[in-house]
Amino acid sequence: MAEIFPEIPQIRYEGPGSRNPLAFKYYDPERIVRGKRMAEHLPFAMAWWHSLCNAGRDMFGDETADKSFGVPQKDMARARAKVDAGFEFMQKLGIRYFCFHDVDLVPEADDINETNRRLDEISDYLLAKMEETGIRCLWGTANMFGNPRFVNGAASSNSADVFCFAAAQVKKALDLTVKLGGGGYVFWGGREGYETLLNTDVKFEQENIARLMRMAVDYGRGIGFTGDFYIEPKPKEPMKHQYDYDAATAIGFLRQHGLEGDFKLNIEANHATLAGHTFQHDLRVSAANGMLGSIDANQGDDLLGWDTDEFPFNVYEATLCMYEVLKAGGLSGGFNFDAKTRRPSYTPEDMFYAFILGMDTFALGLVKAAAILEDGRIDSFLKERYASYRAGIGARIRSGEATLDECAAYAQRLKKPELPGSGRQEYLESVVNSVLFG
Ligand code: XLS
Ligand code: CA
Ligand code: CA
Repeated sequence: MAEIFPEIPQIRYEGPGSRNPLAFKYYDPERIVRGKRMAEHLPFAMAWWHSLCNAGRDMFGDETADKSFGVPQKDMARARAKVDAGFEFMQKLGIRYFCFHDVDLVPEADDINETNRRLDEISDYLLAKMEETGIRCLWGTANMFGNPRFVNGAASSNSADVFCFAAAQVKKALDLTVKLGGGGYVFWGGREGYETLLNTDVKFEQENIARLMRMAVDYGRGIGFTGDFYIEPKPKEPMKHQYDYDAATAIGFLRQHGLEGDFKLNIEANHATLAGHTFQHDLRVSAANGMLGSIDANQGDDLLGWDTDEFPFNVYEATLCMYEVLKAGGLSGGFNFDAKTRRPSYTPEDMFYAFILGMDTFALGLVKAAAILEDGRIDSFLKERYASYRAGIGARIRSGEATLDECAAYAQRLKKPELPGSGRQEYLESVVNSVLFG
């Protein structure tokens, strides 16, 4: 088969001194970091939608990139060309996973039966490519936000017919995920939210979202899906308010509806920042609750209040992300580049440069996070900060033995506590800088 990117060679590691734009400077898959190969620490995935479908259209202008891959019409021949392009792309970058929405794979037909037939056809083609290359599916999902029927949401729609269409898409996307051996299944609540409370029954809508998730778990487990279901929190966009606002909200929702045993979270950097948090914050909250599953690796723009899905270049942020991941003992999922090149970067080379940037950024983040752990100053400071809970009244509070009376009596004997000790934020930030920059 003729190559789709003939001018692009296999991308290899050449080291930090390299000036070759088509080489990795930091991502060295074989390098051992904390006892594990870099490639194992960083299971990178290509997002089908941004990489193979998105051609740069925005609210003000048309497509700038050519994502036709030699097939002008948007038909099944194009769908197969996307598979060919995607696999060549992943192989050239050494990416071992991909993520997909149902309708990224094929053009959606007017009749869901025909869409499903097309999905069967393309997934046979995909499966053959996967067997040939060893590339695997990280997670699958259903697009329940693009089609006009989802204008009022999917599971949270006011229409029971629309709820059933959402259910049908989830069922088919789960079938595909299992067929392709996917490790996870994502629910991103694209339009599961509201524009105005004047027309919205929030309680009922949230219950219906949980009902669809429960149906999906029951069905998925029944067809042999043993992986994790994920909620991907996002506070807004496209809806004014989305129910899965952030990690803490999604965790509370899962627990409220008894779904926490089957679900974890897929944390996207740009969604955490839209929620007014740092990326690290949502990772920490997920990990603290045993629910850190997978990551959508991208970044937003501090100056823009919307979801820009940029390829990550911020090493500081990637370091703090990898610090959380290492402390959590790794991910059960992976690092999906839910990211797109900027509209003016419209050539195939730009796509390769973008992935090289993202992969190098996380490789550097991994190395620097490991160095922070080995340095030890931050962790030992953190441990010492809570030392008062290791003995005496602190130990009794911690074990749950202390009563309110006992704590109050202790305070009365003390008369006045000392200040609790400096937070030393500036010192700790300088430790991070010294590890990052030597
Ligand atoms: C959009 C979301 C979406 C999910 C999958 O903002 O990030 O791409 O990852 O539906
Ligand atoms: Ca996003
Ligand atoms: Ca995402």
